[in-house]
Amino acid sequence: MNKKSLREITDDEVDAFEQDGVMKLSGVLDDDWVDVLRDAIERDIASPGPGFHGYETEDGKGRFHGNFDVRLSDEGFRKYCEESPLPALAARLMGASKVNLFYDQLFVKEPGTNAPTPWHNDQPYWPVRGSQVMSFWLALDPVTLESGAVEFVRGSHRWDRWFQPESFSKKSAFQYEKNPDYEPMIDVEKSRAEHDIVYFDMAPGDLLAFHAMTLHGSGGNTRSDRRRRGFAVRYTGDDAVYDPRAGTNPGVHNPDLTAGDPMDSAQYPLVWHGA
Ligand SMILES: O=C(O)CCC(=O)C(=O)O
Repeated sequence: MNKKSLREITDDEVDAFEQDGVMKLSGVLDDDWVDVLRDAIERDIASPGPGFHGYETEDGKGRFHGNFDVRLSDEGFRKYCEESPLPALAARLMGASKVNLFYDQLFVKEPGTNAPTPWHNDQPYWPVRGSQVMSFWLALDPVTLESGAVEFVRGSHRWDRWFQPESFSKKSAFQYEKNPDYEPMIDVEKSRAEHDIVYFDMAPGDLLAFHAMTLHGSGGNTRSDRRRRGFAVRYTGDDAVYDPRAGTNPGVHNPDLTAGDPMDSAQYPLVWHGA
């Protein structure tokens, strides 16, 4: 498995990431990573770790397996988060001289799973302040709109609009605390024509790189013959500090840090720094 990207990221790609807040990156990981993660996903589904939060589907059919921090219970996931090309790629795209691993998250929509991921931006959910905050979402299957490709509102990371977090599942008992500085989520589905919405057909091993303020969501997996396995890893850069404000997800809080602290900690380890 490669530790160094199979190719250099060009300045044009860095500029596109900065402008659009999302991009597809192909040709940076070797195929072994896909095999390692597919195996790890099967282990997690068979015996989910403590972060497991299967989401309800709208019609009760199919299965949407979600899990947090799976790297803590499986060496395959851990290696990918810490020792793959991802930390250095995050540094390159964010222009960071150091990178902390924030957390990881698994999203598996089995064939025929009518469970959309509602539109949202991530950073309002996260106890992190700063502009160098991003995710990589890895496709472990061919992904198209029909199988639940993640869609993005291009450029929305530059709106500086903080939308109130809501639970992904309508049936969830958990309610996010209201933050008076946040605004209610806009109805992107009803106003699609007003937005520059993009998605990417993906092959296994392709990555989406997206900023934590970029609006995104996905449909269900309407394919009957294909899974949609996605694995997301979140990273922060130099300007990120801990900020457990109201409305953030307690599941990713860090009891060792206080507001304003740099991210460096056992829970958010430093995974890359400049030479
Ligand atoms: O995989 C999905 O449907 C959603 C992914 C997502 O929201 C994320 O990675 O932040």
